[in-house]
Amino acid sequence: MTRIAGMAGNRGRNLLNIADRNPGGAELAVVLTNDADAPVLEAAAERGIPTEVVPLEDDMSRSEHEEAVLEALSEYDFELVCLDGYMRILSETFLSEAPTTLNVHPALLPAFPGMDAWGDALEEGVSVTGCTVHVVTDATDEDGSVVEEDVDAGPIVTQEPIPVYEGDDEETLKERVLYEGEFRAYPRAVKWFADGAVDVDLEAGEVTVENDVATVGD
Ligand code: 3YE
Repeated sequence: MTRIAGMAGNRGRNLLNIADRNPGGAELAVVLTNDADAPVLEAAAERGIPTEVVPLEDDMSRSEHEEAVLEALSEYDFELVCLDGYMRILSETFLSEAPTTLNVHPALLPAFPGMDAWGDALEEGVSVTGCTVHVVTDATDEDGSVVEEDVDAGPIVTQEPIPVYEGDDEETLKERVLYEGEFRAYPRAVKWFADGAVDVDLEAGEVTVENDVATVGD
């Protein structure tokens, strides 16, 4: 059985959806946030999922914070990390110690990386956007500064297209991308990992999914 460490920023709706659906039998071992007020904490606790809060203290470096996150997670067994609205760029400090770490981004990468994927899609006037589940790869340089073009740039596991309708605003688009896109794509990616159907080759920057599994829908 695949156990997941979920890292969320706010409501963690993707993590809760995964917890409720157990794709491929996968289970949430723990939900971690940096924010003691994040609503996901109560929702996870209601489901009997342990929670951890690792605040970002003022004087903490990126590495120090990541060490604290690793320390909090060290009490749990997990084979996969799933980010869901986790608003931190991760460095090698975390990524070299953690198992494969996934993130879901609300656009069809490489289109519209960054913080406002919905607004960017609306501004560009595209008729289709979507979401992408990708492997999180290092996006910092040696002195810990963020390398913007390396964020949201890891190898792609799966994507889901979502139409943009006339009259959409960021809110309506965000909800459609979440409920119709992310709610399908993220559990699907987790199921493929749980099934042992995914091979991640970070050196080659590639994710390979067994064909017969990859073609099965939700
Ligand atoms: N880390 C790496 N690669 C990725 N994290 C996420 C995706 C992803 C990743 O592809 N290595 C906004 C976060 C961006 C930001 O700039 N955060 C600042 C701090 C802001 C704060 O704490 O107030 C920072 O320095 O981390 C997940 C999505 C990250 C979104």
